[in-house]
Amino acid sequence: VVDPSVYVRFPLTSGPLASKASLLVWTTTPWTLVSNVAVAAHPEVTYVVATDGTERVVVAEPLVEKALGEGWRLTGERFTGKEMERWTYRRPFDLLAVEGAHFVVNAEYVTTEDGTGMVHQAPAFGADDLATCRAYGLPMVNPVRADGTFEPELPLVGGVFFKKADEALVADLQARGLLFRHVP
Ligand code: VAL
Repeated sequence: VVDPSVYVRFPLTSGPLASKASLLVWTTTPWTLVSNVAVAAHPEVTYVVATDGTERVVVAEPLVEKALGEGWRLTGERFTGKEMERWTYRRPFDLLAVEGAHFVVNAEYVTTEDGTGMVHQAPAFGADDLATCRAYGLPMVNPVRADGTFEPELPLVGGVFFKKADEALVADLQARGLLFRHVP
């Protein structure tokens, strides 16, 4: 099984781009998006706003072409990761109760090698994510039980083996207009 590659819109809800732009986040593990608590940006990287005429997305400057392809132009707005710290966004899935989370954090391990230069944080499923989220006092969310299935009461993925959940979750992101790009 090859991991899918998905680019997901995380609409901003505070800061100068609130209701005007989405963070673009890349992941190969859509099933971890249920457990998202933050998005990490590198404090010294410059992030730019790009538009195709219908929407605006935030991407690390060195990754604009790779992440977006053709048909996009820059609006001229630029922010460092440091300036974006604490901006809030609407999380991709509302399946779990999570308080005091869902904002941009800064992390030195974020690179501009691939993806969008912003890393979705699921502290239960990545050591770097765990260290970063702990530093911000973010909660650890883990809806996957020891047998690898999601807690049975969850909508959409309840009882499903974690890796099998990708398909339904990606379809749901698509249906809600949050899926930017999907390479199955
Ligand atoms: N941060 C990783 C990702 O973006 C995992 C560990 C959640 O897919």
